Amino acid sequence: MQQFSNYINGVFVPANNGRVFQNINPADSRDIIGEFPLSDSSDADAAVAAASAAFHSWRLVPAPQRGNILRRAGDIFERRKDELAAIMTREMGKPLFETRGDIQEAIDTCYYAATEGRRLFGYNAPSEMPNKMNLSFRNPVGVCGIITAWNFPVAVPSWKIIPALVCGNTVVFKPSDDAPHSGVIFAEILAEAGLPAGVFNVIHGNAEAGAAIVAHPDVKVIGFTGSTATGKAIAADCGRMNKKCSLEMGGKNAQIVMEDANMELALEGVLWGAFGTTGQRCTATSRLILHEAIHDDFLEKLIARATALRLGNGLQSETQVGPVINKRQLEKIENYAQIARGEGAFCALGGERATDGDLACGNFFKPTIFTEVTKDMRLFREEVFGPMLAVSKARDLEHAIELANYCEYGLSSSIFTANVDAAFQAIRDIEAGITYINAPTIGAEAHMPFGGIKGTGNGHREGGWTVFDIFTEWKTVYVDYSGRLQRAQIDNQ
Ligand code: UN1
Repeated sequence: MQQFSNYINGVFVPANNGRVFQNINPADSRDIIGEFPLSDSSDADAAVAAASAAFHSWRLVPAPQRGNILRRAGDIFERRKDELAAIMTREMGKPLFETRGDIQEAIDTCYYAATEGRRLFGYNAPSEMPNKMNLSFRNPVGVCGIITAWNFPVAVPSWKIIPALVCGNTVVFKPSDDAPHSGVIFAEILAEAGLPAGVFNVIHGNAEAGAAIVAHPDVKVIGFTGSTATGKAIAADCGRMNKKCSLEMGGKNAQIVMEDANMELALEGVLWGAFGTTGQRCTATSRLILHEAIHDDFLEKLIARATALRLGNGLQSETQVGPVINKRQLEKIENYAQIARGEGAFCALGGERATDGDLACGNFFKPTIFTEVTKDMRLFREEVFGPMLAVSKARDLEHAIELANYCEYGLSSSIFTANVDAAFQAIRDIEAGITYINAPTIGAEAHMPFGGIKGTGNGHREGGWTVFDIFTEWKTVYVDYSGRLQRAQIDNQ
């Protein structure tokens, strides 16, 4: 069996305690990908020590030079795209065309960061005193602890790691134990791109390793993507330590379809939003809110189209929907089907595991549509993270927006309409970090702010220019060249 290692101070090493865990292909439980270190706090200590030491010199490398290394990383991701896509599909299940897209998002992020190394703009403002200059600029924070989920094993870590590095920080990364191989490749690529030893470190493992990174006093900022329960626990720990943290947690994203929408487009949108990545995106469409005038007709077409989706191993080119990540998640989704039935929702499609032929060897769940879902039901409000769509009916635009907003989360949202007034009203009134007009709830681009409001996040945005607020601290500088003491707020009154 293939053995994988942690990556600390530029060297691949086993866990100090010698423990390992196995990673299994979700499409085929007979296929064991390999054994990975089950790290503990001593491994976290070693990785943080390496990152702390490397910070002293990395922060002084000019940002454009740091950007050049990240540009080369983008080039290597491009060169290894097909090979890496196959590795990712094998370990987390989504079809190859999706894992290629995942890597493309990392490539985009590398190239964006490379150019940002020549900007990282600060602000200047006039002083209220004569012969005095006021400046502000960004400084790196220090060692960043990056903890991510498995559903975007390269893209989502890249949203944090790459901007953190271009800003002059060093990183300790703990990939999900459901997608650790991608974390190893990340280390290989950054090393080949020329990143100095210790600037980027990877430790594998479960919550124990993650908690050790969060608790370490020399880790100055935590970037986390994952479950709401874990994110809140991390925030509480960081709060006690006065540590900066950026959280990207759950979603319960709604697509609204109005009576005047382009129905074919709206159908394609919801099929991709709800069942792409087997519904395992934090931006996935998990609620569909249909205007009552088109409800029945739209549903009939949607069920026909969803029935035709081809489930299978993501390595096979005809596969449209892959497995769910693990047995635990499969049971959770199954349990939600039971809850929904118990609450009185109608199972119009799926609602059970798929076990035909080879599918029996993997974690497959049929694309599922529940209709007659009302806002008091758990299926309407709680994140399932699987191929399960809850359909509700709205009387008009205001009712549709009210339903969309009736949930704890606020990540992504979408409305299909031909009415420009309705579109702008939705942009204004939907409570979410992202709103799509005539496009599904998934499909964020790397150079735009990404994140959610309400229960989804804690006020930060990854992506684009906003991510630099997570991974830098502002330094304000006053330069007084008057040659005399000028007392602000006193001598100029
Ligand atoms: C996630 O679901 O964790 O917008 C990230 C999208 C992707 C990123 C999703 N570009 O769906």
